[in-house]
Amino acid sequence: MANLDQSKWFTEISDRDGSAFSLRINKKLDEKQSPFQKVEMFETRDFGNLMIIDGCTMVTTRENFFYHEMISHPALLAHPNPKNVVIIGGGDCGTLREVLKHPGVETVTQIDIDEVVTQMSLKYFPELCESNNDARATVMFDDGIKYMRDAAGESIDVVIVDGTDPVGPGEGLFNHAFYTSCLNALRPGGILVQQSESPLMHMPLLVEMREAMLSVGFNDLQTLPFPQPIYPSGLWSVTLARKSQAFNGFREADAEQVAQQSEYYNSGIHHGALATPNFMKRAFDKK
Ligand code: SPD
Repeated sequence: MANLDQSKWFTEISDRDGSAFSLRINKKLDEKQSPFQKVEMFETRDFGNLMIIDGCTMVTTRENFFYHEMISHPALLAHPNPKNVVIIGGGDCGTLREVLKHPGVETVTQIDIDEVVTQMSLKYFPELCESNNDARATVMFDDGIKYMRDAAGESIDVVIVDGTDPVGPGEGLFNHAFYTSCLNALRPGGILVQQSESPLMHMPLLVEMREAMLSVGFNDLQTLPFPQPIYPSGLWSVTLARKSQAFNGFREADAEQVAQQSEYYNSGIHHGALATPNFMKRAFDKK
């Protein structure tokens, strides 16, 4: 068996999953230790630039569209008329760019705790930051947990939680207290959507998240799986939680408009993602 030459390959070893994933690299571009985490940038041979946070793959030029489109469009299109959107995390600004593709959105406020992530993204993923100066966007660097705790009641239509894994700065985004803050800040019919890890590798966490969302008072849930080639197992998910009412389809005509500017998302993909695979259905039904 060939060993990977560590000067030519970046490898994320996911010990918790018993797996590892490697990308062939040309060179290291940058590295910064922020007060919160270590952010590294590589130029890969085949995937464009690669951002790593605390040893975990976050974004590549070539395939970030799966994640950024799926964390944004299904939630925004399941809401009848989202005007005010908040992104917690999202420092690379890829989610912000997707949200701003929705003409009905009037304000998007992004709160990431770590300015270094955005500085790196501006330099190495300028295409993800191309909408940062949109008049509807506010980019802040602060504690997103506190921001949601202090947010005015019933003032937001969609909260998007685009965080890291539930360790380090991302940990506090996966608990009852945070979900309660989100519930209070959402208007009736509002939607919380959060990256919910790999359904194949991290089902106990996913089940726990769903239970926590329901137990704080969200009315209805959807967990949408999608491919994410660079994350453990290659299968990832987002979970949507709706306040006060059940999900009731999505705006299909508007989904087709968004699809004119997307790489992965369209109304067929949205329908497909709503068809929960059996292994997930069984795990969700067990509780
Ligand atoms: N295992 C990595 C999970 C990271 C999820 N967030 C990625 C940030 C992209 N905006």
